[in-house]
Parts: sequence; C-alpha cells; structure tokens
Amino acid sequence: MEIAEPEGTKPGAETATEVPMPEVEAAFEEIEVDAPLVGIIMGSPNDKQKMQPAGEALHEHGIRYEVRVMSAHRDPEKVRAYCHAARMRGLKVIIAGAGMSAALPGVAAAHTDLPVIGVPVSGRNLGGLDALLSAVQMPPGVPVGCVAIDGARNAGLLAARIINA
Ligand code: RP5
Repeated sequence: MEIAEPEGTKPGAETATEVPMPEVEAAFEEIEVDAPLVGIIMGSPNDKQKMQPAGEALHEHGIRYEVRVMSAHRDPEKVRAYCHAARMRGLKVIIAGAGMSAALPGVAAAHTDLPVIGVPVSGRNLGGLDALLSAVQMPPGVPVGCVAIDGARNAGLLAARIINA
C-alpha cells in the first residue's frame, strides 16, 4: 500500500516542524565547545619559555589548555578571580609556574578546589630551590602537587593523566 505524503510536502523533504526555541539557541551559543581543560598560569612573562613544555605535553595528548600570566604578589586579585572561576569555566587542572619565593601555586590552590600542579621555575639566585620549597612545603590543608625545578613537561603529562584518570 502506498503511503501518501502529508499535504504540501514534497517527497523526501524534511517533515519536522521548525519551532523557534530562542532559549535553547541562546544556551547553545554560550557553550564553549572548545573550552580549555587546563589553565597554565605563571608569575611573569619571563617564565613563558620554561613553562612552554607543559603546553607541548598537553597538546601531544590532545588536551586543550589556556595560558595566562598573573603574579600572586603583583596581581593578587587577578589570581583570586581566575581561580575562583576556574571550575565554573570548565577547567579541570591548574598548572602554576613561578620563580623566586613563588607564592603562585599555593595562592592558586587556596582559591580553588581543582588540582593545582606547581612548577618551580629556576631563578637568578638560588637555582629554583626557593621556588621548589615554596610549592612543595605547602602547609596541610591546601594541597599543591609539585614537579621538579623547571619540570613543566611533567606538569603537563601529570595534568593529562589526571584528566584521563
Ligand atoms: C616571579 O618572580 C615570577 O614567576 C618570576 O619567575 C620571578 C621574577 O619575575 P620577573 O622579575 O622576571 O618578572 O613572580
């Protein structure tokens, strides 16, 4: 038996009714489909070269990331705002690199419950030992994972493992 097409439709044409749904369309526009999963933050533009391997490791694993410069002592409000919004923005891990006495990893961890991986960046005077101790000796209650001095690549690889766990 032949099934008749509904009146006014051509054979093979789309028959679903197109009802305008502005709320749904607006919601879809707000979804960042390419939103980053890892935030790489660092205390100075001068840290970029030493932090770059973290981004390379994430890229190799197909993990989207963003890079921001913000200093715990020069821009404390920027660090607070970024870390407070991090989970809501879809970030899963923060990698925080800084040199000298390097408060950034600990301050970041104080403002988010996401995992924070600290990267001690080697400085001019103490070879990064100061930054290493700042990250690795965080007092109990505010955890910071810590990789080696200038160990940004491992920070990227560790972040990838956390995300894929
Ligand atoms: C830290 O102080 C930065 O992370 C950097 O490693 C170090 C020195 O900063 P610059 O004087 O090079 O900007 O805040």
